Amino acid sequence: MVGKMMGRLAAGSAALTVAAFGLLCSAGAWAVEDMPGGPGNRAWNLPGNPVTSIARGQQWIHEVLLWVSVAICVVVFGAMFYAIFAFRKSKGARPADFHESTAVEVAWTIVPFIIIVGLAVVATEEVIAQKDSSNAYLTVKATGHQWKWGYEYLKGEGEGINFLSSLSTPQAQITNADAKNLTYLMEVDNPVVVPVNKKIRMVVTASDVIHAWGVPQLGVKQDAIPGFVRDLWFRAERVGVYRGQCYELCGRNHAFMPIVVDVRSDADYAAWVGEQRKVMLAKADDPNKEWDAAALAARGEKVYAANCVACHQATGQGVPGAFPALANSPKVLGGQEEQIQIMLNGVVKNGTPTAMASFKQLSDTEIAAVITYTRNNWGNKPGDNLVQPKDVAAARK
Ligand code: HEC
Ligand SMILES: [Cu+2]
Repeated sequence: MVGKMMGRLAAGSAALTVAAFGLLCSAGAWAVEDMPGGPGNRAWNLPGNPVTSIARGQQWIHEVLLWVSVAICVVVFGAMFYAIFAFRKSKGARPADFHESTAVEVAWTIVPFIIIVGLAVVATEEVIAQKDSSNAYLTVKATGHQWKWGYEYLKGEGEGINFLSSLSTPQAQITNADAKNLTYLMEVDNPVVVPVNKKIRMVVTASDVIHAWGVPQLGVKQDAIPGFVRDLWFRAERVGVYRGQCYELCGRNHAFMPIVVDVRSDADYAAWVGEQRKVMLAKADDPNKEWDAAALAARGEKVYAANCVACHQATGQGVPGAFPALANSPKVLGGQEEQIQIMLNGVVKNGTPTAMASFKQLSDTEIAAVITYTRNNWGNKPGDNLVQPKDVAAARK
């Protein structure tokens, strides 16, 4: 009776194992069709085609660990099932009744110890390499927002570029009105663009709740935590588009804030930087905008604080003998054309430039704003106290 039960148990668990494995396989087979990145992705494994040394290292460790575990399972379960089958009670097996075996105890201590230390050594090497984000060619900040990513190029070629990156999958695919494409929910309007074969450092943070920035093929993943800055790095060895998503449950649209990294050749990257610069300039300030006096003066206060206070002082009194006061200055109270000329060309006396240098690198809007500010502050109040960006643009020609 008991023997029969044991036999059923063994057969049952074997059947269950086979069934579970079959299920896993079929899930994998289904996943291969839909996985982003297209062909080359293996069904039952991490996404294929790692493109950084770190990602390759991770896959290698993953594979070694998997096969070590498989070997252990085969040995342990093999011995167990063999014992259950070969020494079953119905065949009249009698249990041995020995106690304590030094050899066995030493073996089952030493062997796992060696296996674990061996795995720890390779894993530690990999973790240390992952953490070394020094000497990056380019530093990009990624900020998680509910539910999109913001990118800012902080340091390196492209410095100053910044944009938001949002899901671009059409609503019709989400509601099943249209068929879903291969990059369903893994596509964005503005991908992060980086050059190939260059060390890229990402600093990762968040503005509201915890998100996580990661791309499997680059071998990176990092929690994005409000109030903290963490970093990671990668050096993509192949031009291509690599996809990831937010890896920390962050609210209703967690599944709708993917990450796309577009790795380009040096020339293509430089071209993109040029394009991006133009886009930034274009959206910075509309040079044809008509401002009201209050808004322009408020903007001008910032321009003044950043460019003029060192000499003319916050009080507008300047420094006697070195820098003239702008308060009650006849130049500031005079016609605005002359003041625009001072800003564009600086003040040159007898052919020698004075400390008042040209500020023509400022935009038309900034120049109009700072002039308006000086003409409406410290008691100054000339008749035509409002200068528009188009007045500056006209004077530049
Ligand atoms: C490095 C010091 C320095 C900075 C910075 C500077 N200025 Fe001047 N500025 C001068 C000096 C010196 C003069 C006098 C030139 C001369 O006539 O010899 C002057 C003259 C002027 C005048 C003419 C005033 C007068 O009564 O002669 C105006 C207007 C003016 N600056 C505006 C600005 C504004 C606006 C900024 C910021 C965008 C600025 N300056 C930044 C040094 C500076
Ligand atoms: Cu998120």
